[in-house]
Amino acid sequence: DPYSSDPPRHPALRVNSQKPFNAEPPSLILSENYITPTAFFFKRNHLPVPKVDPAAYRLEIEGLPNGPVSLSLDELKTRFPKHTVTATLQCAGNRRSEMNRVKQVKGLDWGIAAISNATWAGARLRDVLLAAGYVPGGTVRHVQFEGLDKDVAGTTYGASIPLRKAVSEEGDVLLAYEMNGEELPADHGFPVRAVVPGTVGARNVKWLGKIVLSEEESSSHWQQNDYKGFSPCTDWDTVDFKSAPAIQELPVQSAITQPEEGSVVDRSLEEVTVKGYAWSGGGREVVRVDVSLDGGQTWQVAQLRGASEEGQEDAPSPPLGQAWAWKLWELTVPLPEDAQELEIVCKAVDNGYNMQPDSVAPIWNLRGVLSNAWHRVRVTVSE
Ligand code: MTE
Ligand code: MO
Repeated sequence: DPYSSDPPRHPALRVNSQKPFNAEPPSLILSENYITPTAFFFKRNHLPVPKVDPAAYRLEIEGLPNGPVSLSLDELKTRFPKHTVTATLQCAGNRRSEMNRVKQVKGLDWGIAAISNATWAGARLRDVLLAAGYVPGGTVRHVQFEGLDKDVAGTTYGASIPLRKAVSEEGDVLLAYEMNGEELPADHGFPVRAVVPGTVGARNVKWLGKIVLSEEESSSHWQQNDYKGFSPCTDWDTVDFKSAPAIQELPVQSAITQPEEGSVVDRSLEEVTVKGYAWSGGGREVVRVDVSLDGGQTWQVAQLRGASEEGQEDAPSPPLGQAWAWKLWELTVPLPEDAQELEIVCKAVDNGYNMQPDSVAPIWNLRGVLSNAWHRVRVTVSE
């Protein structure tokens, strides 16, 4: 069993698939912790977790003008300044289950918690590439990442990001060896993973073994024939994966973590507190979350809680275009007097005034990715 050496996991995770291991935390955990505790951070593996000996580990870098470069873990840690970034990671398939309810899609049936927030530390990819001899101005367009995890045929996980993101001073792309102040855990890519803030989870390659600078995107299945968006009219007979770009930045997103779908709200409390998360890709900052208790007819503005409100007092508000971390939000509202049921809805707005679509059907796609419609939760009010 290639999965026999997978690490132990927290029993409270909601497991989507055991082999490979895919799991999300109970969604309440997300809004209770600005930084998601590592044990509860969602886990998305396509393959068995590789066992990597840190002493023997090498990071190979290819496609450089002066030939390949190979770095040990120690060199990565000592030759480059350690840079720390708090960034939210979201799987392209987060909230896929809502698409499945409209019409069946292919993929893991994620709820709303295939998203988590962590503080990552490592070398900046930019620093490493420049030290390795990369010079701007050539024909390189993409930076490919190869994982050390392999399928039975020996194919490794791979993905790529645009060169521009990889070498940008403001891009904050990390070769991370720490997560939440500790060594990167096995499930999250020990000993080194790419952290590409603002970019879909799939490009944040774990157990990073090789970096290739190239004119081409990664040729991997996950770059070419997966993680792309399509029209609702596209089905598996007509889909042409070449016709759509690989997902990189993700669209604006938010969801309600509390109260939970189907729960009962106590009328005698006379008010209800609604909580959730909101985030947008590409470093765009969430500037507002609107909440409705009546299915979207009337709205109120929730209170946003960024890093500084969440106990990280020294965290300045992020520079424009570098809002990598989510905002938690909450709103306490009086219960409407005669309501027996509430349809609670949330929608977020980012600093580009991008907003979430109001329903799922118009954004339905066969792979169930980019599911970011207004999130709706139905609850009953007890007498
Ligand atoms: N990297 C490797 N090597 N293998 C993988 O299966 N999964 C990707 C990405 N990096 C994956 C990978 C996907 S699809 C996601 S959403 C994120 O890792 C999940 O990261 P996490 O498990 O740390 O939450
Ligand atoms: Mo993912």
